[in-house]
Amino acid sequence: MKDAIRNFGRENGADVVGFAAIEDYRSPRTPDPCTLLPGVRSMVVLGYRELDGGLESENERIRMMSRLAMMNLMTRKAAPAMGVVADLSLRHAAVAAGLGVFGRHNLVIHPRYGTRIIFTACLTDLPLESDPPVRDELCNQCNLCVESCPAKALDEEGKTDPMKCLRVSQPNGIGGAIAYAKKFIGATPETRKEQLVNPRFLELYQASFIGFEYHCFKCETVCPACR
Ligand code: B12
Repeated sequence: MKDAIRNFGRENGADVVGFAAIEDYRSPRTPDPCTLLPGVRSMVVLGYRELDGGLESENERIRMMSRLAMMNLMTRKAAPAMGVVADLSLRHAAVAAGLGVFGRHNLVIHPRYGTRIIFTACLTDLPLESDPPVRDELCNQCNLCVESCPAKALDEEGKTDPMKCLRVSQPNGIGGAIAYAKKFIGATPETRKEQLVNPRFLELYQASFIGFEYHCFKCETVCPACR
């Protein structure tokens, strides 16, 4: 059964496929998976290697579109329920499914693809056993991720500061839109007119139909693990 699912995942664009019995998924801050799918017994976690050329491009639109293309490959996405905590933590799912270990940057490092991998997962009532966990310590604590983070979001070990990260990684997200709207509310009619033709407004307008736009990939790209 596992082989059939693994092959199906790979045929549909995943680079790696792992399995976790539901009792091995240990994510203290996210809900019990039974509240997501009654009778759930295991999860299939799919990993998609990111494109080096896209990630390393100097052009931020190329970096962003490269990620969006990867996300289109993924048939299911687990989205945050509210705020910055998801219904299902894909990092904890990937670790439970033997696809990697947490690094100093709080991202999951895969033994072959390093940090340049993103995940999705499928919950199922099939009684699948977990794949063997990765036992190697893949993070060498070089601290490059911490030092290179333009938002200083990784200074506290074991915790990403979401607000600091968001300002840099998703400047056109809801925070950016609210800040722009606040300026608009208090502005004079002349300034309002200027704000409507300002390139910043165009960026926010475009982002509103593209969806999640990622602008920073520093902690992924500087990580030397498994490269
Ligand atoms: C919301 C979200 C964010 C938010 C907030 C993140 C947060 N609070 O952790 C923001 C916008 C800041 C963010 C940023 C990024 N994200 Co994000 N994000 C998510 C999302 C949707 C939910 C995460 C979540 O619920 N976290 C909250 C709870 C569950 O986390 P937690 O239990 O508190 O665990 C935290 C710590 O305790 C620590 N931790 C927990 N256990 C352990 C164990 C050890 C040993 C260590 C060291 C640390 C550690 O790690 C977490 C970091 O705060 C997931 C997708 C998903 N559904 O899982 C993607 C996801 C985590 N993001 C991802 C990525 C790639 C990024 C970015 C690089 C942005 C980008 N360009 O894509 C940055 C990286 C920031 C970083 N270094 O942590 C990938 C990670 C892939 C990987 N290889 O690990 C995911 C899995 C998306 C995906 N589809 O693959 N993200």
